[in-house]
Amino acid sequence: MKDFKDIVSHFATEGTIDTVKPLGNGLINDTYIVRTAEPTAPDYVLQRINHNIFTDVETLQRNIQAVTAHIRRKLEAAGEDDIDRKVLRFLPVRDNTDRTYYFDGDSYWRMMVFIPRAHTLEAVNPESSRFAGEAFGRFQASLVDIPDTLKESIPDFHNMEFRLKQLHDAVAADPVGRVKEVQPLLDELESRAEEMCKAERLHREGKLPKRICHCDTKVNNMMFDEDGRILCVIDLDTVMPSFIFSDYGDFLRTGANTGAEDDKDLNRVEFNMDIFRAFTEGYLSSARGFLTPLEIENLPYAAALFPYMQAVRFLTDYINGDTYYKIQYPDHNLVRTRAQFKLLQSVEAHTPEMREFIAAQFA
Ligand code: GN1
Ligand code: MG
Repeated sequence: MKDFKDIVSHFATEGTIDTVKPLGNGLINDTYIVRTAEPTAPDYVLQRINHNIFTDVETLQRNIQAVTAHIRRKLEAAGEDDIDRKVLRFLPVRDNTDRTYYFDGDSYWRMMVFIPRAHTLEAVNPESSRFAGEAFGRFQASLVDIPDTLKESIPDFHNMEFRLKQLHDAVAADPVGRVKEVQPLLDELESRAEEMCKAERLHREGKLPKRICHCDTKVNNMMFDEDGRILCVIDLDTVMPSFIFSDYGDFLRTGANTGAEDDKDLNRVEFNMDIFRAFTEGYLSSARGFLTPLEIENLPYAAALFPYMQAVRFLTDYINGDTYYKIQYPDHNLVRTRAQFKLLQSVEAHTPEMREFIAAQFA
């Protein structure tokens, strides 16, 4: 067991630390809730940053600081109340720098204020999806004029060409002999590769911009208040320049899936059009002011791109012998791949309907 009290003592907390317990179910970092003894002191979230994945913690935390500071300034300018529940606040370390992470010689740690009276959801309904769409659209909109230049905390994170290259490299190396078993899946993915790399091509042609995006808009990365309204988006590790497709597509990948991300029963996995419609309306309500016609036209492509990309990433990890994602059982990454592929097929079947719906929003 880590000496949590020692780690926490390096951060500018208030109050006395009472308990430290695991929190949430992220696949990457380790997260804990730190409760303080005094009712007047806030509780905190402590995280061990996965340093194998986020190799440049300095850039990571600088991005997060820039984004949260910019959003905070906007909330203040708008005269909002309760701002500590509407944007994350990271604690500086007690060394008179403005650093928000601590290295204990082994791991990197950070702390933020725990948002009270708030909860996350693992599944959404149309109403919460509309709020989510509006919240992620607002998140992107409020960062359109951020003065800081953000670097990619994980280079090429949502670059489909790069993700396919990683898959090809894994197949060529076949380090644990799993390629033969997954050949039919590989063929399915390969047949869609060119279409799915469309965003990178449009970007090279100068037609598609990168904007500051969240890049991990899973349903469970939003905090809801007691009334089911969204307070803020969390899990800002992957905030970086990307195509707006990242946030639109990754929400639908998780929110509009009628099954689980790793469902073993593929009959449960379908693309839910009610969620799609509600989320899209919410998203367009706050994002239509800055989106280009090409971005809007390609929203159905984004809905397909993310189950596809996630299938490619899970399958790559399976072939590599499960070195990236935390797994709960031996073929977990293969089960995840099949579920994402099934979701992709359902998205494909609904594409004409999605196009019509989006066109109608602008008629
Ligand atoms: C990871 O940290 P978490 O569990 O929210 C991953 C995302 C994947 C997701 C799949 C840094 O997100 O990109 O979409 O798992 N984050 C990173 O569930 O790779
Ligand atoms: Mg998360």
